[in-house]
Amino acid sequence: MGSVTVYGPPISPAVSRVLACLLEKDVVFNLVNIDMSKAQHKSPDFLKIQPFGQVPAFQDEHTTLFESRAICRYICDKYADRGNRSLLGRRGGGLVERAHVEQWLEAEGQSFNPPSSTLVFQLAFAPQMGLPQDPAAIVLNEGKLAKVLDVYERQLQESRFLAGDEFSLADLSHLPNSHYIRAGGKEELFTSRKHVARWWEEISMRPSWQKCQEYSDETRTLDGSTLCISSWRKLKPEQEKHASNRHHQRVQENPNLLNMATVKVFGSPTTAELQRRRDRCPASSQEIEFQLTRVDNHRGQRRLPERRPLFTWKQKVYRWWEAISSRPLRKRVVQMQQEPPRII
Ligand SMILES: N[C@@H](CCC(=O)N[C@@H](CS)C(=O)NCC(=O)O)C(=O)O
Repeated sequence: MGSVTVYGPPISPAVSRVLACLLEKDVVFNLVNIDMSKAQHKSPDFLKIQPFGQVPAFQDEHTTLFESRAICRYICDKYADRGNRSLLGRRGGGLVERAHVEQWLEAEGQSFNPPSSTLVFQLAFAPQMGLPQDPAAIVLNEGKLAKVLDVYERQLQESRFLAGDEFSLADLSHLPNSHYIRAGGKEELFTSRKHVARWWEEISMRPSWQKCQEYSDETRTLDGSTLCISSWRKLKPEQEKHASNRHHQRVQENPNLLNMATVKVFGSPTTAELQRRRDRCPASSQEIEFQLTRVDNHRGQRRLPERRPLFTWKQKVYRWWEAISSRPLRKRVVQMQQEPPRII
């Protein structure tokens, strides 16, 4: 048993990003499943290692980390001499090579991830959880992702991988969401772009990613139970119906599950929006009433008192903001923003 532990179900895109990185680096690890249907990711113990209540969390001896991309960077630096040594740029590649990897890793997090993670939820997880899809969200985010992939197409015309001619952490980081989007029936986003298609074929065939799929298959479910079939693949209609029925049955047994699912889907909708969604929802009205109640409870718990300022109502946040905003450099920047531009 290694000293490295990853907490979370491998079916989660963020968890599988970390697993793929560990496998590339040949680092031995333990995988501890977190049962999200029982809201284990919101339990006091888990919040000690992941204060946002999300998976994955990561431990390496006495170091505890969260945020999948930060964890991957740590793994690459800490285990620089193991497995694939060029995930952050080749040794001797220097500052610029690493900066290129960081640049495309940021592009993944900032440009690719927002539309793609919405698509992952809509295309892959919502049907598995028996929740209605939001066609408008799918169309909108497909369009956004297409624009991002147009940029990738131009880059991949110039180089074999995103940050140059070596496979890097930047490429690896795209694997989980791309996998689910393709499995959800939107392969064309990739296949219609010659260089993106070639790139996907190459990166998805890596043994580390293939092994990751096996982990997901072995775990079978998102939460260690029957909610989601792991390593999501397009289901046959009768399987879909079964998954949906199981979800509704489980929801009645475990209200936490519903709370979790509705928060993801509904966010903080207006009453009119809830009404609209209820009308579209195929489940029995009794169940949906229950769902609405849970959402409202959830909103009630989280709502801040009216007009409470974001930065000044928490003492420690306020102290932190005062400390960083009073730095001389910040004052200078604010001053520059107010001055008319200088022609040099
Ligand atoms: N930026 C985070 C995102 C983590 C994340 O969104 N995790 C999802 C599963 S893939 C989760 O825990 N969702 C439950 C929740 O947000 O309550 C990372 O990369 O680690």
